[in-house]
Amino acid sequence: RGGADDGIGFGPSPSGLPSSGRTAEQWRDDILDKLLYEVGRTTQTAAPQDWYQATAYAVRDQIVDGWVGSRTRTYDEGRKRVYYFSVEFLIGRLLTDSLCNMGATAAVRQALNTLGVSLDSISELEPDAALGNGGLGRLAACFMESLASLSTPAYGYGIRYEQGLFKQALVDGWQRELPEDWLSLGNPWEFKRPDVAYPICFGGVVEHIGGDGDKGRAVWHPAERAVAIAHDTPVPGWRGRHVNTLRLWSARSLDPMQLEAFNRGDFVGALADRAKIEAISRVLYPNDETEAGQELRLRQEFFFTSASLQDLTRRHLTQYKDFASLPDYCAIQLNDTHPSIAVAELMRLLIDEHGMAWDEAWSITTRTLNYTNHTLMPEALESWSVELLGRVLPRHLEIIYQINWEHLRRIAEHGPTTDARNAALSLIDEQHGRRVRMGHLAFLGAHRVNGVSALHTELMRQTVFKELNEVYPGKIVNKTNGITFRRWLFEANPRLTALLVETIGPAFLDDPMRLVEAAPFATDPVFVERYARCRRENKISLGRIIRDRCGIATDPASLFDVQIKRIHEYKRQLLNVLETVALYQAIKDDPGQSFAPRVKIFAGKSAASYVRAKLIIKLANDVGHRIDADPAVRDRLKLVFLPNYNVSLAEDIVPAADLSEQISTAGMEASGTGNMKLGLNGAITIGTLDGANVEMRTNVGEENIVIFGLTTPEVQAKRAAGITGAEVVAGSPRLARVIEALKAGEFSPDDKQRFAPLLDAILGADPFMVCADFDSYWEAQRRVDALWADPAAWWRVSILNTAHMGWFSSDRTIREYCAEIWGAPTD
Ligand code: HBZ
Repeated sequence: RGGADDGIGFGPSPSGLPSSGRTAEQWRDDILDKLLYEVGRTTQTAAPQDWYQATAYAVRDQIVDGWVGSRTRTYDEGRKRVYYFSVEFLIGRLLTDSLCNMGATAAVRQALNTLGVSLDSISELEPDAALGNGGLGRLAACFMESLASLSTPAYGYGIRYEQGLFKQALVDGWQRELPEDWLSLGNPWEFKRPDVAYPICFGGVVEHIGGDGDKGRAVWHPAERAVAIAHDTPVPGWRGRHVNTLRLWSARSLDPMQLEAFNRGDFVGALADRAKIEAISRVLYPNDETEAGQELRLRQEFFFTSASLQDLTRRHLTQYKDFASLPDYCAIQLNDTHPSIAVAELMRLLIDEHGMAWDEAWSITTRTLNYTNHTLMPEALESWSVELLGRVLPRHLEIIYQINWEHLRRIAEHGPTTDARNAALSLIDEQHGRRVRMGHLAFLGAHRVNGVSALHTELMRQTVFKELNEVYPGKIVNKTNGITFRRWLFEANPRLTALLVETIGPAFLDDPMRLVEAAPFATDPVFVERYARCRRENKISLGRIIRDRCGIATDPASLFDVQIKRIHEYKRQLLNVLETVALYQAIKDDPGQSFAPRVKIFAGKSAASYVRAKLIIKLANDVGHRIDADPAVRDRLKLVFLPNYNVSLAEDIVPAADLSEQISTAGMEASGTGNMKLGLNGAITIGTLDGANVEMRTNVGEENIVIFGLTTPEVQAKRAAGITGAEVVAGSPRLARVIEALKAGEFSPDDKQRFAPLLDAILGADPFMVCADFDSYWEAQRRVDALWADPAAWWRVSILNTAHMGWFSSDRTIREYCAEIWGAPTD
């Protein structure tokens, strides 16, 4: 596929230069130069991988010029910097992204063509940088791109994992995890900075000299020292005007080998210590939405947080000479609680390392830090046992106790309180064996705390942060998520992008709200025909991928019904599979019924340890195989499970989707961002009133989205009433038949009991309301069928989804953060 500037009105840049300002001939020279002097190959000996490397180096050179310029401007003009702390950045590939943003796709494609090389095929050789699990990590990557596009000075800070998220293989329908060695062939985008290195300490004891409080001094005598080494990747924004930095840290032991131990002859012991430290940046924790809880995870969190704080405070001191102005020139965003130890670490740096008094340090800390919450699910709320935290970070535990003491004292001063209220407000959870609540710590240390959709933010105020919100009213604000349209429309869907440019002009490329100008064309037969043709071609491309990876042929005339996201019970892939079984049975019962011909497309990874999610993957695969083997339904219904879902695969699926499944239990999906990607590309959403779906309904209009199911208050009421799934099934003949078939082992003749754990869960308390929402979901799917049967109506709704998705650009989100949280400049 081609990029958005492939001859489609990229137009002159403000400087008057054509697109990237470089001709195909210049690119050709650059690439040949890199091939020889960086890669060490000639045109005769170069393999496709070498061409990829040479092209990446040539593109990087162009980015670097803008990078230096952006840094200089930030410094010279004293612009405020934003620091985005995130333990995950789910980046994907960078070559096509950089080319698109630099406006160089067409010229580079042409340059490579003259060398007999295809840009598309070498782009495919780039491994995904999969340094994240799902939505949270991908949001960080979209935000980095938008920050650069808005010319906001920003650094992303995270960990340079040697192993990203595991590769998912499907073996007989079961998920298998394989290591992801994304760095094995080198990474042409990064600059290693061995000179940018900071000590990171762990363990040991704290000595107090000269009394407690501001009078005395705390000296931490750590037991272990690691070194954090910076690796920088430039992040160019749209049209290459501004370039920011993603700085990822890797862990090295202080001495290549502890000499002392070596001299004692304990060679193996010395190497073991070194391995323990270097393990910190070895691998990404592959859990989403569950608390990791292990010591290594705490070490990872502290490692990158401390390195980043040391780095930015040094930068600030060098430029501004004192700390009092830190909040004026730095805004730090904590992406979830993973970096929330920053609250204690910034206090420690200011007090212990720079001799500041407590109150001033607290004032600076709470005016610099901000915190984004991404989940309210109890099992995902981070907490560390006091024992572990005290062992790994003894000084930080002391500071946390002090913060808690001041916090509870302040509350006591403000009037009467109860033990129950104090327990809810305390940083220490005494119910589960004394644990530090990291969400509470982040809340107290932050200037602003934000949710990621309107509904989620309201639920934060009502549930997890209810008491804190009463004490600090106004601290919680909403910032509904967004996505970068550069990656998710211009790059992923060049066909549709070109059609839109031709129809409404290129202005929407810079101002996404102008997509609304496509709305009047939703009933224009010529436009509709061309829009439908784009979709069809995208579906043919995806069909090839499905055939290659699943061995299943698909018809682009079928409705492509897509659910792509991490596999989780609350996301309810199971509901979708159960509906598929019901549909299968209905078609078999009465072949005369007119259901839309469908291909149900699933993709997503399960946490390696999440047994029920893995069983859902197996069920989807078993149902898919059974249906595929049945000639009676073969052309009417298919279920495919594409293995190894990642950013690149999403870029292939999203432009080919007709229907977008956003069917989480109401109140459980904080926002969702796949919903936005699919909607932008014209998929119609079938969804619950959850997360950002609610705001999508407002933006696209009720008549252009298919909503079903219990609302959040209804879910709460049902839960309180304690109705079991079995009771619901008793009142739903259709669901009862599905359950019967599963119980009878119709989809698992080799192991009839295989899916019993899934059935037990939904027939019991049914915490995710799968049974409770089944009939409503079935009925909503039949509304989808009816819409599909009327192509003019279908395409009108589809086009209106694209037209009304402008508000979900992450540029809008970032503008809101800049104006209302960070006080940082745009443009
Ligand atoms: O963050 C997701 C939410 O589930 C989703 O609704 C939202 O749109 C998105 C962006 O705000 N949360 C995650 O993706 N969470 C994680 O991936 C995660 C990773 C490590 C953890 C916990 C959660 O320890």
